[in-house]
Amino acid sequence: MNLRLARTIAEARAEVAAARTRGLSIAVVPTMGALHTGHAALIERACAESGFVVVTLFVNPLQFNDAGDYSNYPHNLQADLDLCEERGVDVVFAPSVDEMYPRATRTHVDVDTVTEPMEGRFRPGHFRGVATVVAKLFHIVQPDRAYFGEKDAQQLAVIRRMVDDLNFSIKLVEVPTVRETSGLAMSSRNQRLSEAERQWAVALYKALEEARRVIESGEASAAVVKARAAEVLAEYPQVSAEYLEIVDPDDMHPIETITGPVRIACAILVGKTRLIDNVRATPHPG
Ligand code: PAJ
Repeated sequence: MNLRLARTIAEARAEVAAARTRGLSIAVVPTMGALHTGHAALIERACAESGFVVVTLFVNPLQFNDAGDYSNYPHNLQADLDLCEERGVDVVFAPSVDEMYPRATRTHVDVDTVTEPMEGRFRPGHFRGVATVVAKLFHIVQPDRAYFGEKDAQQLAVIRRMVDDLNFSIKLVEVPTVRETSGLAMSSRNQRLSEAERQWAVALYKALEEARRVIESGEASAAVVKARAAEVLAEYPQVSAEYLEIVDPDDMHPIETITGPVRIACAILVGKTRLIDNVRATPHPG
């Protein structure tokens, strides 16, 4: 069947209910639109694994701590619909802000601890907005599976914790980060980079790769690893780092001594554009 566009919660629910009566398993891929190859990887995986796929397109005002970032967020509904149709998506749910928030919400989902470092420190309120909208989308679609990118590892850790703590009966599927050949992770915000900025932005991946290399060659001190990564970033004076942390892959808290698998996460500013990325690293035994 062809792609259908649901603008209201009632339409989305009716689509899912009809799919359920046909015995199909339901997948959701939550997005903010401006879809790129990274989103496409989530969508393709969902289509391969589920009978009925709903992609949500909603730029959620609750999760933007910067009004300029919200008003400048790229939109391209027709291109997004085309990408979804080509991949075999069943329904795109693209509600208006009024549909999702007909009045100021008095109920929020606050996940503590996991939300505190990194993005939580630099974007106050961001994860509260993310967890709240994702909980709403989960209640609207009631999927069996939900697809998220490793690109936003802390977001995924927050949602994983919410799903566990609040007993959502949903399997979360983590999809590896899709990158350009330069290593730059695909992101809707890359559209805002000038040609020169795009070249400088590779500093982010280069620093993460250096940190991974140092960890895998046996360095256990997070301070030493971070200093090496900082040297790479310093080669790109046009870029400023907000944080570069080596964290526990589950609770996302910075660690000092690396004894097992970790995640290295970094946020930079290139001009006015803020970019985040992360990689895993595992020290080799012995
Ligand atoms: P958005 O930034 O549009 O991302 C939607 C999903 O695509 C997220 O799970 C994100 O991790 C994933 N993604 C983005 N770039 C990727 C890449 N290069 N490779 C693999 N996956 C990638 O994240 C959000 O929207 C919002 O916070 C949302 C969860 C929809 C709640 O509003």
